[in-house]
Amino acid sequence: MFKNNLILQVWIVLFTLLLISCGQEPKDIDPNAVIPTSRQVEYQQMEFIGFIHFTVNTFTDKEWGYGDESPEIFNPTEFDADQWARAAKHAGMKQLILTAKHHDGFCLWPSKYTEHSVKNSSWKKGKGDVIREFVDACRRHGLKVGLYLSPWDRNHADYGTPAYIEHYWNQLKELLTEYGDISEIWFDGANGGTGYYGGARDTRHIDRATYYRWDETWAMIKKLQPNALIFSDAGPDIRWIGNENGYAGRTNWSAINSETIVVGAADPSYLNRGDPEGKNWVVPLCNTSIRPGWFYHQQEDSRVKTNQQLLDVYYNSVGRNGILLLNVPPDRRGLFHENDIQALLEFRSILDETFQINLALGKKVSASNYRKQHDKFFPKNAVDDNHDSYWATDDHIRSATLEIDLGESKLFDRILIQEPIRFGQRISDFEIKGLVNGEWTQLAKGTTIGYKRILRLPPVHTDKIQLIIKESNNAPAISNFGLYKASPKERVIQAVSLLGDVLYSAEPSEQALEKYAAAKANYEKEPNNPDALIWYGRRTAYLGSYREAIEIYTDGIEKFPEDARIYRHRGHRYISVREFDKAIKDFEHAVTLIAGKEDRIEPDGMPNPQNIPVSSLHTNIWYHLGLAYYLKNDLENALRVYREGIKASQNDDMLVATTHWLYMTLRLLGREDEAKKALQPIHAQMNVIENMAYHRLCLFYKGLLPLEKLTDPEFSATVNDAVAYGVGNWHFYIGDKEKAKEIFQKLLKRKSWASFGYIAAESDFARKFR
Ligand code: FUL
Repeated sequence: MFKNNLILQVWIVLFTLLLISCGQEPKDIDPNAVIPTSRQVEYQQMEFIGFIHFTVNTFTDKEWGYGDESPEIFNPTEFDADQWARAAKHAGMKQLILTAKHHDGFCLWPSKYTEHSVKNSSWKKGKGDVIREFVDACRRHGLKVGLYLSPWDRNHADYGTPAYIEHYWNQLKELLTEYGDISEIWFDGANGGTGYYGGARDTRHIDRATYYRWDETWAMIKKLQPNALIFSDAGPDIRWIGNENGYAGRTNWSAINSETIVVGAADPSYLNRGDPEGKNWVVPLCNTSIRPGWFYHQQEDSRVKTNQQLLDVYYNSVGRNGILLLNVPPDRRGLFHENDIQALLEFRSILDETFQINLALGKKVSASNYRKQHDKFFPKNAVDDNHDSYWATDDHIRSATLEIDLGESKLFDRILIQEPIRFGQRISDFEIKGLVNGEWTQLAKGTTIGYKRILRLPPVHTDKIQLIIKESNNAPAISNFGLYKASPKERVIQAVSLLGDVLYSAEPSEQALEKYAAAKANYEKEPNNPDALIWYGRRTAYLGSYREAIEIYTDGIEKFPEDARIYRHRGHRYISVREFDKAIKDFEHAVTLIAGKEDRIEPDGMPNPQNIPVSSLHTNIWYHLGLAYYLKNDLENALRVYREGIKASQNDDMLVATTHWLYMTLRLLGREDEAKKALQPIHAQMNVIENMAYHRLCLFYKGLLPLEKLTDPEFSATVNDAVAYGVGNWHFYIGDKEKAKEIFQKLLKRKSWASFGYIAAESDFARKFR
């Protein structure tokens, strides 16, 4: 029987090989109804491009010029467009877009149609042309050229009337006919309002839907520069991602229905995720600036995005099917500032290091199906690092699995997946599994892929990995699948502090990693058990991965929308990452969910030595909600909530903890009598097993313990922070502000930035002492 089978199999293989060798190469997979143009594909492949904001604002220190600036003030002292192009090239950018004219109306080229331009500036005695030097420099360095021409012109007398449109077209024509190939024209959405308007100094509003006659404008561009792509918030070729942080949606379809959208008035959240039913392919572009402003301001020299922040933007743009358009504004010399160049080059070198070795390259691959069993569609095409070749399934297939055998155990923490988008965007749900300790374990999951999706995950060891495509709108196809180990120079940003510092989590301990792995495996076994989800979230947070924990809880809320505990835990992590409003929303919602319900004890993530959990769901909700209000300095609400917390407290541990915050709130509100009254239930002989530090603080407030007795070498970092904050704050409300400042400053030098004492000191410091 077995032998016959073998013979039969050999025959089938031989027969197939014969067919393949005689047959012609099969045609490609059928494209979707909505596909990109070849120019759009090329555009997307650039991945990273640069933006240059430069005009009179650079010299007036403004972001939006009024339009009455004297052209004379434009006078860069060491102007060098070549320096921009060189830096861009070294940073890996493939194109630069320059603000030929921003809202102030000042033209960087000597336009025939206005006096408000470089021709009347002091720069090069009015003989210079920034656009000319810019396009020449770009071409010298192999960079494509894009131009930004603000539709809104706060200088022009005719703005708001039909005559201005003729003027605008004339300027556009100059740019499109006198400077060689232009790859992209950028139309800003900010339109209308106050301005100089030739001396009228009034307010002009336009009808976004009709005023600019966009259809005619687009047609003119395509006629003069058939290869140019047009950007506006709503396309037609390239669309805005809906925010200025450069973050694409986790789900990001390249298509939208652009025809129904008014340029300059698109819904940002729609643009952020695209539309699976979209009829127009409009490439998502993620723009952001390397500094807080779009134009150069000297006081921002110390606020240039760090290499880590740039990496984060990259993962959230290019890693989510977008193009990254990063603005680097030249300074008054007309040069990119040294700090900006340094951050750019560091970013590039770290990125190159991370993506240098694809651990999946050329490895053994198999798939649940491949199209017509032909080598043109072999699974191995997914691991050849070649975007042209691809693995695809038979036409009728909508879900499929690709399995890669790495041959030996490898460590990685980045997964890169690409679809051959020239056939459309197909996949809408996928999962990655790895064989960990003999079990297939979920490592990551996602929705859309598109041109490129990069997933960051905690480092994992495995020798076998699966890409499971669960849903696709056509036969799925993958052009690239890569596994990488991030450069040790990469760290995940968890938050930006209220003082503007970037906060990263420390390396987790082995023990924390083990517990995390166990919690995760358990959740995978029991995906419908909310307790398993909560523990998975909690263990993730104990690694310092607060962002990831928030995502886990967000998934959990979708599954278990009535479970107050998940809101409570997510709220806690929103506090950790300084998103207090979101925390308040979660806790307030949790309050409505527990109304009229019985309280329950909450298990401890980091148990006390007696291993007796002291907090309950209700008290924790009140406690953390009060804290979120307190951190926002909304003391009235904090007070209301802490009073509820006291009512709900069922043991001395919760009582001392809540009393401490209640007392501070009342003192900050200047209600000393009530503060004193709040301390009435506090005495030395209480049954406190965990919150000893809060107990001591309360005794101190009551005058029953001296200041020196508050600290204890046994206290953990978190507890020490709480004590330091309590003491600093006490100095503050008794009137010794200098001492308070000193204590807060010292506390803020510690590394424990997620402790509540630390966050409270940070919030006070930002408000009171900065
Ligand atoms: C916005 C403009 O108002 C800003 O000044 C900047 O040019 C940015 C890229 O687009 O809408």
